[in-house]
Amino acid sequence: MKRRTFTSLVAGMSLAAGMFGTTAMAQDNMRIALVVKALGIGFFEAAAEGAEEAAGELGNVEIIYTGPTDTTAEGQIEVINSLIAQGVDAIAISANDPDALVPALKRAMDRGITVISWDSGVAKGGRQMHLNPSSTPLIGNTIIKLAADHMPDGGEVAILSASATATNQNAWIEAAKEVLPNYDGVDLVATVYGDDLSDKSYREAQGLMASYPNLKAIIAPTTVGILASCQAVTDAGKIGEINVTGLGLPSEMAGCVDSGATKSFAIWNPIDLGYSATMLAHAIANGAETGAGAEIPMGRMGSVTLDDTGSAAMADPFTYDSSNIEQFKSIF
Ligand code: RAM
Repeated sequence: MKRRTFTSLVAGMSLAAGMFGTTAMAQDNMRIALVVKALGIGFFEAAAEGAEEAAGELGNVEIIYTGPTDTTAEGQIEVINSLIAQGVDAIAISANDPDALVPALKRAMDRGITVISWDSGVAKGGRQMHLNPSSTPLIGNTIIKLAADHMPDGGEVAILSASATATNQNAWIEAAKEVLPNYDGVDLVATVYGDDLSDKSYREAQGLMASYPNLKAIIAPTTVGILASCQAVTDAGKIGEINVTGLGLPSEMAGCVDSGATKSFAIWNPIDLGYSATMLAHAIANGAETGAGAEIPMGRMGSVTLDDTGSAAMADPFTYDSSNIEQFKSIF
């Protein structure tokens, strides 16, 4: 509304129209902010590529790729407040905390901004919908199975996660713990947090190796954590002894698969995820319903139907190993 008023105000004034024409046109774009857990993470940069692809298809959509410098809720609240001040049309956020962002996001919605979460969710009251990358129980089972498949005699495994408040990793870890009894002899000895920072994740992986000399696998359900763990295991000379697995990007993990530090890992397509989130934010900002059972289109990815928590899932994870890593490492 604000934008239209501005446009019509300048429309009748030829001088002003000449001076502000470009601004008025730019303001007619729909501005969608893709807010990530933190800047500098390859997974989110790939998602941004998908967001730009969606914007290109839709036309008149501007993507504002933004996030804090570290994976904290406080940092994201500052980002959200600044986006409210800028009057963006939509915020699509991967949350560092399910609850802490709710008041700021409610303020955004009160001002007419469309809010969705994707990747890592916000509690129901703080967003209009949430897009999971895949089914949470499926991801939970996948990360344990990836480790168990290479442990015929069972043994100790540890989880190296992202931040302790990350909605997505916490849900996957909970789902993994539920199916753990199905994997005979696989013993989860610790869960530690590297905050999606390479150096902290590396030190946490070193700590695990020091505390658990019989460790057989590190399971990192984070692209930052799995790469840092692979480096720590490699530097400790423990390739062949400890298998590093979890969720990673083929482009970042190719060396780890080549060296044998990682036998296999999984992920969904992050480009598709950013594309889908953008399509959904755009559809909702244009009036698409978001109640339980609502079906919302997302371009070349088809559509999703919301469940009674206002959530939906995109696609299944895919497993990468030495047989296919070459094919995918240049894509994401
Ligand atoms: C990291 C982030 C992201 C997660 C992936 C698997 O990039 O924690 O939220 O989905 O890993």
